[in-house]
Amino acid sequence: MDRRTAAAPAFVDLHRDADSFLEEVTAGLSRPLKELPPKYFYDERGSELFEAICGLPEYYPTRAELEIMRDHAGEMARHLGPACAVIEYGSGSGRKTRLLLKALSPVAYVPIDIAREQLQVTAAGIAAEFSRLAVTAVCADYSRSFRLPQLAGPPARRRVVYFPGSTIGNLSLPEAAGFLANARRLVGPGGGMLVGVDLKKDAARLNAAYNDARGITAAFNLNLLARINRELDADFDLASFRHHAFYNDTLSRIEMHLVSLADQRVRVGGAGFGFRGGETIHTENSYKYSLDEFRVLAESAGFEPRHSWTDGGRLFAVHYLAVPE
Ligand code: AVI
Repeated sequence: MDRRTAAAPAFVDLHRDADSFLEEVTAGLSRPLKELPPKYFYDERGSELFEAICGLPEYYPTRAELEIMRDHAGEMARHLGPACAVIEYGSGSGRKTRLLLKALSPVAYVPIDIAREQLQVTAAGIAAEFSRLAVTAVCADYSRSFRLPQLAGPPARRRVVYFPGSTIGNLSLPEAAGFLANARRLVGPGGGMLVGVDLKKDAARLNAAYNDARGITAAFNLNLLARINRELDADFDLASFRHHAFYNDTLSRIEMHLVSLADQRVRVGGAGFGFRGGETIHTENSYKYSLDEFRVLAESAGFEPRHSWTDGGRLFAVHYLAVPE
């Protein structure tokens, strides 16, 4: 740890809270095949449950990606070079980020997240630990296109987006391509991206990772209904829905659903929605990519894939993508 006094992180708020939660839930439950957006999993309880998922014996991605960062962060730093600005999409518990920042010694760190409190805590923690680093926390929805504010600290030679955790797998293919193209525009010519992506593997291992024996993933999935009850004046009976997750081999994705256990009617913010017994709400997709499939996707968004690292079990990959000068 650097012993100089840390500067407080700069904070820039670009996010406008909208009534979009109710609108998106109403729209999703009105479709012939009901669905809810997975970004709403992460209220306080949902974030706690997700942290618990990351430590589960069945949920290999977090451990595999940490192994990659422990073993290869030095090599990643050599690819990226000195005086980078690291722009992180999301602000999780930060263990992988710390490994990258230690190896890279960037001039600036810019965590971007829609969850204000979590973002402020993460940014303050990093600023305290890396006191030479200029930290600018930006509250924004990184799934949309936005412009970076003026950053604190000395000018950077290269902007690099860091997007760990295979969160890109929660987007459809066209969404992921659009998302990568936005990231490419944000970092500009000469910039880069380090992105964590879950690899294809046998279905048994994938199914176990999303159907853990302790039922934490089930609780995470059902918490979405609890959140809707609390925040949108709804009356979902949680005991009348069950978690269902399976690997869809044709589409190379885990699908998570909530299955209605009976014919029932649910009220959400003044509107009513009917469910038949066995009908599902599709809550999440988690796409799995081979190394080559992901490289092709990155190329379609204007990146040059430069290097990929995997863990010893070849469960997970971190790709370094560059934008031509
Ligand atoms: C955040 N995301 C990458 C996780 C995943 O594996 O798709 C979310 C998750 N859903 C169930 N378990 C974990």
